[in-house]
Amino acid sequence: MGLQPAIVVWGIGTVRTLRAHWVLRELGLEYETRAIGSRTGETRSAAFRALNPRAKIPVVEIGDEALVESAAIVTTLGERFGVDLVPPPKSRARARYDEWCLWTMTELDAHTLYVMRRHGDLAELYGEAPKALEAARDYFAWQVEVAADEITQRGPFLLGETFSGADLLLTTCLDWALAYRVPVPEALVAYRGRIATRPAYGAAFAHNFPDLVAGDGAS
Ligand SMILES: N[C@@H](CCC(=O)N[C@@H](CS)C(=O)NCC(=O)O)C(=O)O
Repeated sequence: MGLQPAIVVWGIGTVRTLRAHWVLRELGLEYETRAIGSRTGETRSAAFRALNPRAKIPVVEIGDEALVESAAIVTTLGERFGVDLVPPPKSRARARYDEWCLWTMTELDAHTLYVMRRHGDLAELYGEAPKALEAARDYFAWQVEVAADEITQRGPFLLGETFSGADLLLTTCLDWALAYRVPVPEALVAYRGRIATRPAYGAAFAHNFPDLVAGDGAS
């Protein structure tokens, strides 16, 4: 693409960074990667914190702008460069899109999967909390049933016929849950399997998780 602004993605190796690589590939945008990893100290450098004072990956530099927060990156890029990835502002479809994105990022990513990460893999840093781990697994299980019902009744995607950024976010959380051996309803395993055949997903996954075989999501 000749006219696109220079784009640089900072970060690889987590489901959050996968979202940035995946959306750019869905949009057919070319970009460079700065392959910094989480908890390597690389997010603490002055250069990186000038882009994201929160010291978190992913960051997408686009021209002289720095986009941060993986769900916001998906929506912003989809809106600017896509056709169907994000429904138009103020539409009913956009309200549903926002609902599914925020639900995925709060109820699945932050409240359950990241709790498992903090008190499971990263317990040395954040402390052992077996009750919190168990509660997070249970909470994920019943919350995710709502998405399974939606796909079963009105699928094949969260917004019906069209794949959107909300599906991208949900799929990354399903990858994460499956990597943690959290039970995922059959309808969502099939949904994730269909979406994982998208070329943009496969290419982004391989780029983001060079040490893993596609399908073995990690956080
Ligand atoms: N809500 C943020 C979370 C970003 C986040 O927590 N990133 C982690 C890696 S998954 C990170 O950069 N941690 C700091 C570090 O590793 O130094 C998003 O979705 O972008």
